[in-house]
Amino acid sequence: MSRFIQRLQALAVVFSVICTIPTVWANHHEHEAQASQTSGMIKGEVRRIDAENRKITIKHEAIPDLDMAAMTMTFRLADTISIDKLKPGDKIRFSLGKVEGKWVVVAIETDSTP
Ligand SMILES: [Cu+2]
Repeated sequence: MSRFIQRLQALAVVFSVICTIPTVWANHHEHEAQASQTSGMIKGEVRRIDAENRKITIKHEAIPDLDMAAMTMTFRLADTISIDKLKPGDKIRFSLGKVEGKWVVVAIETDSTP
């Protein structure tokens, strides 16, 4: 009888694993599909502005949404973003959105907190 119960338990484990795998897989893909915009504002500092080509180089903190460590990199600016008042050295907060498969700056504001 106990052997029968052991087999039942083993079956239950096998079934729970089989049932869990597709769920995890589905959630993972759903997450990737939905990640078209970063959550919250990312802190950074303006390093360089290329107004002609609408690009900005930012020294940014880690971006968990993108699995990205802190680094300095160049982003393209969304058409809606105005950078007239920005200059190198400015502390900023920004967010990124996916436009045509690439991450671009979709929001930017100067950070008044030191
Ligand atoms: Cu980066």
